Amino acid sequence: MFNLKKKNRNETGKAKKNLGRMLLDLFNNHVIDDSLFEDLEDLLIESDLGGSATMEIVDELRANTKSKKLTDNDQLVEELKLILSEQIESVDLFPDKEKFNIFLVLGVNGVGKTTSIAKMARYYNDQGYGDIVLSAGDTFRAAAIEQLKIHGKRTGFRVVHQGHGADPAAVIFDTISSAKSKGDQLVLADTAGRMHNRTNLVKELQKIDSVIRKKLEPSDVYKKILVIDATTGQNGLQQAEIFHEAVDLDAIILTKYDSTARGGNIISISRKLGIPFAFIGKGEKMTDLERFSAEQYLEDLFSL
Ligand SMILES: Nc1nc2c(ncn2[C@@H]2O[C@H](COP(=O)(O)OP(=O)(O)OP(=O)(O)O)[C@@H](O)[C@H]2O)c(=O)[nH]1
Ligand SMILES: [Mg+2]
Repeated sequence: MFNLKKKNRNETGKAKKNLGRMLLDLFNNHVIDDSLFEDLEDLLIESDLGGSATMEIVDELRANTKSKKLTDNDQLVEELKLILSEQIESVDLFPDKEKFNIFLVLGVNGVGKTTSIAKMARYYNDQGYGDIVLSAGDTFRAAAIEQLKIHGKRTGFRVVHQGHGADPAAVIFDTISSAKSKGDQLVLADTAGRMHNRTNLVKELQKIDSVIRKKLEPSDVYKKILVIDATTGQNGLQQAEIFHEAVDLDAIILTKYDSTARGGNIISISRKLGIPFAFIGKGEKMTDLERFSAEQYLEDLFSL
């Protein structure tokens, strides 16, 4: 089974849970000297930031402490936040009103893909995008189509679907045809997060991707968006690597930020893969989706 999510939950949850707290403790209990920077290095490496990112961050903090003549630990924390925020990529992900848009939503099972699609439909509608269609591309799980139909009803958007077990690429192909013929602006396409194994999942996604690309005109907008569950820590990075390699991602939605004590995996995903974060999910309600802001994320991280 392809289920990276559960595998490392505990080991990564620990580092993740405490990163902000540990950083604050470190700064609170240290005078500003070489050993502070050495301990900071150890802490960031332990938090899976990776050696080169850590060196870069700590070197910059060391240099800025000197050049800006920072003498207070609170100033150092603010400076560190600033340096970290530069490491995190974000993007404003909006459909192009002049064009036909399709956003394909990907991710392992249970991360919040279907919920995020419904939230996005509502969000875009609130922002003045009216003609939105949902595509039930998760045909693997029997209840998935029903779940999207319920969301469609709730949000007031049309859902294009076929039966359980249908070819997902064909469902999305039909959705594009139907959306274009009706003059719709945006297709939000759901996908299955679980297959019999990882190779099958990757193959399936590549097939969907290739069918979509063949179907689109060069002027159409096509974005591939990965959903990551914030409670899964470093596993999110592994998931991003696998999906990015399979289909070349454009953006990430981080979900369940409300049910975790926050973590540092965003920084390593941004650093290693350079995929920008677009949205952050902060609850199960349809309104619990916000545009991702690195500054807000770091404020939350340090305010445990
Ligand atoms: N607390 C919280 N729960 C969320 C959030 N986003 C999604 N969920 C919940 O996570 C669970 C799984 O969400 P789904 O949208 O069904 O996830 P999925 O990725 O489509 O799952 P599969 O279709 O099984 O692969 C549901 O109970 C959602 O309500 C969030 O931002 N915060
Ligand atoms: Mg789903």
